[in-house]
Amino acid sequence: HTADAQRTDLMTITRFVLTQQSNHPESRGDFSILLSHIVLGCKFVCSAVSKAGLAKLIGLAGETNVQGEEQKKLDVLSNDVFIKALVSSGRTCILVSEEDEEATFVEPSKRGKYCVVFDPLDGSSNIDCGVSIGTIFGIYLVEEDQEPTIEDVLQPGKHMLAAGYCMYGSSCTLVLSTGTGVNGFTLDPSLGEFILTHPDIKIPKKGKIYSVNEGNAKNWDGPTTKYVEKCKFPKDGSSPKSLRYIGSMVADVHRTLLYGGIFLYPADKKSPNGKLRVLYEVFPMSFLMEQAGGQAFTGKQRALDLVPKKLHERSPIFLGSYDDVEEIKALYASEE
Ligand code: AHM
Ligand code: MG
Repeated sequence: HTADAQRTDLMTITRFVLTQQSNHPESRGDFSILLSHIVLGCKFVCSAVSKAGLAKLIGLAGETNVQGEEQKKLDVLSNDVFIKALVSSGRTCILVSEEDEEATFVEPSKRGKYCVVFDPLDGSSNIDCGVSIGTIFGIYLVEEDQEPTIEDVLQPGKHMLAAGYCMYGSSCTLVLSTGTGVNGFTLDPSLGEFILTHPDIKIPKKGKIYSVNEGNAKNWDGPTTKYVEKCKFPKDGSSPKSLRYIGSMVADVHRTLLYGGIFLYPADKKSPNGKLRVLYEVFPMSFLMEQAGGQAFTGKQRALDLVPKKLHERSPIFLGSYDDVEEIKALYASEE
C-alpha cells in the first residue's frame, strides 16, 4: 500500500508549500509564486551544470554564440537567470547576489514584498572537475507600503522568513525551510518536478565527521586549533572523527545535515573574518541548521543574531550537530 501511495500521490514542492502555508492564507499565493520562480532558476542551473562538460567540448568552435556574444561563464549565466526569474515573479523588491557588487532594486511596477539574497552558483571552482556545486538563498519580508531600502536586507539572519539551497550533485536536491522544520526535495527529471524525498530533516545530535580546510591550520586561532586537535586525538576515550571536505559549501553542509558532524570555516590570520559571506552563505545555512535541531556559531555569537553592516560582509562560521557546536562554543568561552 505504502509503495503504491509513494508512486501515485506525488508531493511536489509547490503542493507542499501550499499545504504548509494554509495557516497563512494572506501569504499563500505570493510565497508559492516566489518559490516557483526560485525553483525555475534551480532547474535551469541544474540542466546547465549537467551539460557543462559537454558544452566545453563543443564550445570550442562556438566560443561566441549566434548573436556574436561571448559564451557566458556558468556562474554569470546562472546569476542572469535567477535575477530575471526573481524580477519577473513580481513578488520581489530587493535582490542581493554574490555576483553583483550592488543590490538590484526592482522597478516599482514589478515590485513585491520579498527580498531575496542568494549565491546563484556557489563552489564554482569545482565546476571543471564535475564536483557538486549549489545555489544558496534566503528570503526576507519588507514592511509593506514603504520604499525599500538597503536596510531591509541588512537584517539579522533570525529575521529570515525562509532559506534553502539546491545541490547539483549526483541528483538535484532542494532543501528548504520556511521556519517550521527542514524538508528536502529531489528533482525527478522525467517530471521536471521536485518531489518530497526527505521530510522533516533532523540533524543527529552529535556527529562523527568534521569538515574544514586544514590547509589553513597554520593561521588558525587557539579555539579552532584546539577543537580540530580534539577531533583527531580525543582525550575522553571516544573515537577520532572522520574528516570530509569537498570545498563546496552546499555539498559539505548537505552531508553535515544528513549525517551529522560539524562544518567549519573559521577566521585565520590572513582572513580575520573567514571567507564565507554572511547574507547568502552563512545566514541561510545557519537558519537551516537551527531548524533541523543543530546550531550555528560565529566564534562570538549565535550566527543568526549577527547584524550585517555591508552586503558582502564575511564571518567565521561553525555549524552542525548541537553537541559538536556546543564544544567549540565552550572552547571560545574559555578563551575569554
Ligand atoms: P565561492 O563563492 O568563490 O565559490 O567560494 C565559496 C566556497 C564554498 O563553497 C566553500 O565552502 C569554500 O569556498 C571553500 O573555500 P576554500 O577553498 O578556501 O576551502
Ligand atoms: Mg559563494
